[in-house]
Amino acid sequence: MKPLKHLPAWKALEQHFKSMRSFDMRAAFREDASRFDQLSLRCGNLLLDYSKNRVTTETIQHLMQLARESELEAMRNAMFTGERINFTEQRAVLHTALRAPVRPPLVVEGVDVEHEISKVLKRMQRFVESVHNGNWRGHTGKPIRNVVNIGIGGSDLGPAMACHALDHYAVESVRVYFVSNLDPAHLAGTLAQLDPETTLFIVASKTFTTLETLANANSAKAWLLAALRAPGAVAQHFVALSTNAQAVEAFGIDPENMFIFWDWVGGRYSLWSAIGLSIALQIGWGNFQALLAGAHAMDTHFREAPLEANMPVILGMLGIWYANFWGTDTYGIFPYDQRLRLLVPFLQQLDMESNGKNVNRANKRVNYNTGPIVWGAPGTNGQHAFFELVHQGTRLIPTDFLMAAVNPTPLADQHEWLLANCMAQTEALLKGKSRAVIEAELIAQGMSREEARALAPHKVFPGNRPSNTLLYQKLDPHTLGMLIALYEHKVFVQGMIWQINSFDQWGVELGKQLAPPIRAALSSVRVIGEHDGSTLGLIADIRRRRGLST
Ligand code: G6Q
Repeated sequence: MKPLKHLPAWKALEQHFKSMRSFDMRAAFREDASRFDQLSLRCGNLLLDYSKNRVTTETIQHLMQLARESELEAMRNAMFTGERINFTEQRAVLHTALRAPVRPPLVVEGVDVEHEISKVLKRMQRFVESVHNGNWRGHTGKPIRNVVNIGIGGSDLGPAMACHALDHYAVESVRVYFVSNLDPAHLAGTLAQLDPETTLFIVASKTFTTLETLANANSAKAWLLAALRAPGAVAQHFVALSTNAQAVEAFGIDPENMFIFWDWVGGRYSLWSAIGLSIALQIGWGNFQALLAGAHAMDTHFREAPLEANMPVILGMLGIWYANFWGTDTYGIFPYDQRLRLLVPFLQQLDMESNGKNVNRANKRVNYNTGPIVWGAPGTNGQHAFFELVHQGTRLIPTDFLMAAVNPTPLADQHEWLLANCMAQTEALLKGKSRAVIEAELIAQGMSREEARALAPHKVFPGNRPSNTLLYQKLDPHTLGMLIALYEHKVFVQGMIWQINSFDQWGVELGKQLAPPIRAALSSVRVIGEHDGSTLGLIADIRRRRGLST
């Protein structure tokens, strides 16, 4: 593998960047009436407008050449065909197989993938339908009305995001809640609203060893048993989603009530697996199928469309252009769609846990920036908060704006304003507002020339700031599936260019190892273990507050 910076396309991009430093998008739009047509593309009902970027068609050609020289196409095929591209854990990466309606025969690590997936999907369907039609009952014979998904990270963020996004597809009979935080307030606040007789807990944990999830599951079990006073009640009120049958059984959940998935499904890519059970319970089996089908449509596009017309490739390579040539550190995501309010936390995990790496496939430290800091919030709220920095701050921030052409609520007028605001922001970022125009406006409003000259610089919008716009018809399960898969593949593209492993997450381990001795030090007779001065100071302060020796 040739180091990234030695690739001819990288060098060509460095040269090209020099000529692009003073590129002005406003002039480019003026000079080329076809810019939008050339720099936008469609996939199903999704439109990606990437014309408001500091790129020309030549930039795109260079970026695609970089993708080719990075062997992106071969890596993509390796993922889809089950090669062990997660090379630090020796695992295949096959979340795409979970959403394929027809799966080619594939045996991975001795498992007949097609057969196993179909088997679990059928069990999930039967279970979801039996909860919805009232056949599955709680211990006292009442039907299930509330479902609590207990999980964290990948076993929480994806399902929670999808359930919020598709709230308008929710079945009437069941309400789904999510509990993730170790902070007891999260579980206690949720349980306070629920009736144990009609509540089902889903314990979602790939490893079934995660501290937060097991703590919450144990507390939920205690709450249920205290109310129903029958140890056997666990069978009707707890199901598990996991790869670890032994630990599930040890916890007291009947393996009959366990839905499995496999090592080759990464946590942050797991909403398509049994981890999606809460989604199916919320929106019904047919809609869950539509979500999978949407993701599969994007998979097909990603596999088959030429690089130049490939949405995840274009989005990914634009991110490379900004992060590695323009030196941007962050990346803002602004869904003008309140239902997508959990998309940003979901994408933060997807992107930052996947590409927040500094060692490449040759086991060497990389000498370029990898994954960006992902942040954002739904519009229009963000406009009244942090958009100031996006418009007038000193940093260049690439952004994605998302909006639905149609909104399912009857409040059409409000939706019209929402769309107008979304486009007004990207237009303002592009066009900016010059000092001369502002001065003239102030003088016309009655200000003296001197006053106008003093105030105008503060009101200048530099403009020429980039944005992508993703426009979709409406937020339905199929479209949401497409959107999530689009970002998954975008993150994949970038990971391959940066030559890193997007599918492990060793970075989350160290804190887990350090927590037990710190916990012990908080209440033991004397402080044990080696800690730094700051941690010792904090432990001592907590101990003092508890009247313990320090
Ligand atoms: C995701 C990560 C991480 C994981 C959680 C929960 O890719 O691996 O967020 O999902 O730590 O893990 P369990 O599902 O094993 O409880």
